[in-house]
Amino acid sequence: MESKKEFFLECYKLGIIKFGRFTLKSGIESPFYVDLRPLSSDPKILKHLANYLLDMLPLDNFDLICGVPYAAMPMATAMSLESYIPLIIKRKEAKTYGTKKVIEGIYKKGQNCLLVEDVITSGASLLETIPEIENEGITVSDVVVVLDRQQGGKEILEKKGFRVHTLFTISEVCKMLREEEHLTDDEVGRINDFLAGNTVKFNEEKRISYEQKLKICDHSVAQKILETAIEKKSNLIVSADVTSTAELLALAEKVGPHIVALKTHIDILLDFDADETILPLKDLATKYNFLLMEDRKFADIGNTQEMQFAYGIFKISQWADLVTAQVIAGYDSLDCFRNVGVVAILGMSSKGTLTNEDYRDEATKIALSHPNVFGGVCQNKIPNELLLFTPGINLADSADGKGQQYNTPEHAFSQLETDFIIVGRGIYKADDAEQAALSYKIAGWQAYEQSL
Ligand code: S5P
Repeated sequence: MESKKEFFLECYKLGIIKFGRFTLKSGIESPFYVDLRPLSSDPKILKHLANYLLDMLPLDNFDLICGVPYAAMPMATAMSLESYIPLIIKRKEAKTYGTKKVIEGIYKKGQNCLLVEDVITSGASLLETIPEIENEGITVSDVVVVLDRQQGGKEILEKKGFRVHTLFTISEVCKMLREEEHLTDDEVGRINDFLAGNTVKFNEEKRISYEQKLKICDHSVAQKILETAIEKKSNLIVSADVTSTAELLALAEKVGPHIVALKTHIDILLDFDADETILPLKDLATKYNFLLMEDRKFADIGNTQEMQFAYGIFKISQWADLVTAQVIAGYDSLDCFRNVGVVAILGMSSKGTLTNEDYRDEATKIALSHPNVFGGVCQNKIPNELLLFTPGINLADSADGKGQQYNTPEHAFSQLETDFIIVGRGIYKADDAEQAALSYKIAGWQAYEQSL
């Protein structure tokens, strides 16, 4: 291959950079304009470009390759052909068709994907694309970029932990063009002045703390669970999906000191008895200062839910501090949950769930407006006014073979800004449930603190 400079000059001939005065999408006037799409129309250049990009990378790290739509898609395709790393396609328009797949192609959860971008400026479009890919269970650790406009994007991504490999920087390009007398000293000076004044600073919005949430979430149960979290330095909820009272109480005794709430599916107990099950459970909740969360996922009309909540053998209204409820039956169906806090099911963790973006948006509107609701269960970010509860957390597994999909506490806090992690089998199936609860508590708290 020719030298990098010779290669760049070949590219330059295709008209990929123009100098003058250009008004950018943001309204800012820029002394140069970059458009790398012409490179894809010259097969020889595209092939060389692919090899230059591949040469910079630790190729063994990648199972997949994906171009940010549209400009980088042919580049990613060419890199795939040259390296035999399989290509996947990211849809740009997925947002408007909620149920359509975001990623097309053949991939498996847990694979690592190299992301290809033509030009990086502020990094905003990459920061939008990466979570969409990671939502499919694919990891992104490295991004390769043809041209860095040196306006802060690379640094922002690196601060977030991504490796960013760039083939050319705009300063390097100007230097080569100056050497070849395509640019004058004056022009180079103007470009440098522009770059000095137009760098996006690393000013990321941080998640808000439990203390700040106390000020905006006024439901009494929200206040109680936030205060408990601060006091116990824990955001862990253990899902006690066991089938006997003895197991339930033994688990509560072991994990009690480390949790903010114990989540029950009370109807899976084989030997439920109000006196034998609930009274000692309430004593443990008082002794270790945790709340009782009944994961009933009510999903009926108001009148039926009212009875399911207060009557039958479980009499949930008499002992639960908080309950989960679907919002599928509409706003009024939630009126019956008067003396508890409701955590609305906004999105589910299981494969193939019907809780797509449109559903989540509508469900979130109900959750935000209903006074009995203080939180949501979801695998996506939700508004700050609601507390977010995230199940599907496991440090070891990525699936359970029955449709459950798992993430780590780190993912839940950094990507979803969750407030509480819910762990079931990761703890009650562990050899030492107490030790496991402690490990999840520490991992959850560290992930929370790191996201602040
Ligand atoms: O979307 C959801 C909502 C809930 S509440 N996905 C879930 O897994 N859950 C519950 O969280 C589920 O009913 C179970 O009690 C717990 C997850 O258990 P694990 O053993 O998979 O950690």
